Amino acid sequence: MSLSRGAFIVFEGLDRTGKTSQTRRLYNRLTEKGIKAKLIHFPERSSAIGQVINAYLTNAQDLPDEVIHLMFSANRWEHINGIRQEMLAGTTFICDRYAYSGAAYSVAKGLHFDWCCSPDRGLIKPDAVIYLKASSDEAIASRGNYGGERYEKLEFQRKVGVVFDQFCEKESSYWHQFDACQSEENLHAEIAAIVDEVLKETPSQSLAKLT
Ligand code: FDM
Repeated sequence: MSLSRGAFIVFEGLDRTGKTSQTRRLYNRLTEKGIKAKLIHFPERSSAIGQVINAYLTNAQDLPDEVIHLMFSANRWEHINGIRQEMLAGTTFICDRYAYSGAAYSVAKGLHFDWCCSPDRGLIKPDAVIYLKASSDEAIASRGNYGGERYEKLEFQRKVGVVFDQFCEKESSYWHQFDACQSEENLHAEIAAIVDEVLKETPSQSLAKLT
């Protein structure tokens, strides 16, 4: 008898919209229910590629926009086979940022949308994208530690947000938008309700690829 596969749940949104707290809450909820789950976060900064990305984000190193874009994608590719294997063996992955961040941040810098999407084609397609959208970006910018890394500037974040909104509209069959400015508790409850529905469907669906 074949094991039913785990799901791939991606969280996307601008910096400081609460993705990290919400991914943790969801992880705790699933594991408490006895669902085998793992949390991952891109960029995954511990690999050799991840360390270059970290140096870039903390302004210790400069790289051409195209080069850092390809490194973010390579960072996903270096982990994807391991993720696929574990998913097929039944683990659900909760992923903090994915290929949509890859495209959104680079398009906001002026790179071409199709060019940006192309290196990620063939990666696992998420079963659901949980999009945390701030109704007030000033409220988000006032959250602690904002501005520490390269991209944490309000003007730039607004451009990134436009690209996320476009994805959300175009990929509406599996993107779910939530108001990031509500209480952590409410937000978690809303996300949990959607994820419960998604988890009912995924075991019977085969894994798809990003196109
Ligand atoms: N980021 C993240 C990108 O520009 N491209 C990508 O492919 C990914 C995954 O890296 F500003 C940006 C988004 C963010 C920064 O992300 C670091 P975290 O979530 O703060 O670590």
